[in-house]
Amino acid sequence: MQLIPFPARSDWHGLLARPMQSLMQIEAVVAPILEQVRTQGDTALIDYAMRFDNVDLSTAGLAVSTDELDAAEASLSDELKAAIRQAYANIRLFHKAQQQPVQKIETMPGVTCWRKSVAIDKVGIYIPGGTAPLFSTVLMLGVPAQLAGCREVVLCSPSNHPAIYFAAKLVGVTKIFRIGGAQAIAAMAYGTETVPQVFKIFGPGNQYVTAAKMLVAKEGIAIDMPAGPSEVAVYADDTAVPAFVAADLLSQAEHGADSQVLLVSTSKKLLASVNLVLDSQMSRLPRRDLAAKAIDNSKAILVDTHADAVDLLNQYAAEHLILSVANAEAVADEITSAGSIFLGNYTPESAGDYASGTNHTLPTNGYARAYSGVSLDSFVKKITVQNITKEGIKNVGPVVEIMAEAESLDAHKRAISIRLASLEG
Ligand code: HSO
Ligand code: ZN
Repeated sequence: MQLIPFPARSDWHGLLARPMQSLMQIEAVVAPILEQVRTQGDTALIDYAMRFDNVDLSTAGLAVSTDELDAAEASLSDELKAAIRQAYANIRLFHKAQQQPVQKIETMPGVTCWRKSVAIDKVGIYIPGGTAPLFSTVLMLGVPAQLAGCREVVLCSPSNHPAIYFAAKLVGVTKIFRIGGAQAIAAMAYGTETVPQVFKIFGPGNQYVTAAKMLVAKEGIAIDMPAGPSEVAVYADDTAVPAFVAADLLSQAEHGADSQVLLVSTSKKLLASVNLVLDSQMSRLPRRDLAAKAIDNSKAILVDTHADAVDLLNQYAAEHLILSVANAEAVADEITSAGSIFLGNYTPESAGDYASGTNHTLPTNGYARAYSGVSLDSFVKKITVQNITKEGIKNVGPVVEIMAEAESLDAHKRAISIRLASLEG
């Protein structure tokens, strides 16, 4: 980690900038793939699987069968299944509490307004292949979809890891397809002979998948959020345990060479101690090469005061923020931008990544300044409803008439006046 002592505020912006991700070149590669899937459907999907992944889907089929799901379940250890079931229960409990009862509000006598949640009818979940089979992400996206009551939940993944299939079954995914990459996003966005078209697409992926999501978003398909490499910021003081802090930094760093890791402290001693244990912990990790690259690009920032630390962290707007400091909960009250906050020495990010209950699909790349992580709300639309009685139109009508006239919209005014007139005499 690079140690940056007491950076001037004027340097923060440059210091906290994420590496620029130019999607332009990638979009040029992805756009023809989208077009091919849009026009050729399943044939294109089978061709790409052969060309990019050397997988013959013409015999295996695009869809994963219920027999395969059952076999996957049988192949998993009871220990792992029990862990996944516990995580599922915790995530479900936390997200269930996000359901809100409909509240009818009478704004004036006879004028009643309310808002109801309606599930997005068809949603798609993408789970990448690659070195880590992210079945935890199946829970994070599938649980709120299940609670929302989405009728069709489509899952695409190039990975056939049995835990992905087991988690998919738990959350009630309706169809699973062995499709990866940009072509999977295209299949869900446009629909093919076999893959149903969905209205919103969720899930992580490489730059091609991200570019594909951005492109279909321009065409009116909703996406969960713009995604960048995963990141964690740790704010630690002398009450922090250096070995715990190092372990947390590494848990993020092992996601990939482009992971973002930031350590902030007012204590030079703490920074030095973390640095000391970091290397030895890293050398014992199976994924140490990936982690080392991420750690090489990451920064340990020494600041003067607690107020500086808080300002810097709010400016950075981390996806995950770990507060390993005294009075962590009070410090959390000072944080205005972060995806998810972890308090004290015994709340590692890993807990939230898998099983505590919160969602791990969170805004990266500074989007936490204005975006929230995935929640039950991500899977519903909120529709407002209103009902005005004869008494109500007499109350609110004159207000509308005056405003409509002032906006020079006479037809609006008349839609009121005609009713008011009918009620007179
Ligand atoms: N830290 C990742 C989520 C994850 N970690 C999945 C392990 N598995 C992004 O929040
Ligand atoms: Zn993680």
